[in-house]
Amino acid sequence: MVSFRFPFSFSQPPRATSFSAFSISAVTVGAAAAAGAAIAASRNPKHPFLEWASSSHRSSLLPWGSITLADSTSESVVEPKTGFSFPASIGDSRRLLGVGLRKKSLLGLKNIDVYAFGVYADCDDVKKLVGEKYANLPASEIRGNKAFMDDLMEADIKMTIRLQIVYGKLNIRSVRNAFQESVGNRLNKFGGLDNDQLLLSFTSLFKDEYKIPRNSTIDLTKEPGHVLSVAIEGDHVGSVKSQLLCKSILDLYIGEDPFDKKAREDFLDNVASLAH
Ligand code: DAO
Ligand code: DAO
Repeated sequence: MVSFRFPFSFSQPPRATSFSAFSISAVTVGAAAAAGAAIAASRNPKHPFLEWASSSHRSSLLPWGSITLADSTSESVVEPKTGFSFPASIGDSRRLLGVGLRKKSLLGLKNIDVYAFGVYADCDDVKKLVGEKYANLPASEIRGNKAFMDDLMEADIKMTIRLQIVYGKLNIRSVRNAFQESVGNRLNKFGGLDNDQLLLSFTSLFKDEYKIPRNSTIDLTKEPGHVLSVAIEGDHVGSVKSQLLCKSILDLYIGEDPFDKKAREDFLDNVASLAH
């Protein structure tokens, strides 16, 4: 059975379930997921996770607690510096593998917390990649293996970076500028210098009239076929098909010089345990 380790805090659903965040008994993943889903579904048949995610609930600090696929239907993970909480899974099989914080320095004077983020990857896609290319590599060597990490960012693996806005004064112009700097830098690193059109095809999705106040959720999802799609508060705002753009965005979070080193470390631990 797969066990993810999260060195950060969990928030518990408001009503206790039979699952404990510390240790979950060894049951088969399918049965446990079904049991979790059944409990959730009985509370809100339409959106089992949303109900828990949106209700005010008690958070508990569980350093190095472990979460398993079994309880991933009902758990969320709290980014410790901001208190923002992320569901342990989204969609059918995308699991949360790390959470972190994107900061930005303003004129070198002060650092602002811009958004908290969660990195999700499709377990089945990751396992398929491992089976096809890394089956002989022991878990200890897969963690942080350069070729494996490059493959993770380049292969056709469904991933989502969920952003939750912390900074309450973001406007679209500053998002576009920051994006041109951070993503532009990665496009140049991986793709050479002539990326203006690609950058523009993405930034032109950000319309001036969009509002992204504190607490807004933005999902950057890599769909099959290297399509990067953006949703604000669950509403799709546009997509761009580009393997280079997908890789450049992922590199900001799980590449060698990430926004939050801790988030990357957690991602590496969890992806390695997922792989084996
Ligand atoms: O108010 O001038 C200002 C500072 C804004 C900093 C913006 C950083 C934006 C980072 C990208 C956010 C993506 C949602
Ligand atoms: O933090 O520098 C960064 C990269 C941010 C990437 C996300 C930008 C997508 C924001 C879409 C906002 C649409 C209004």
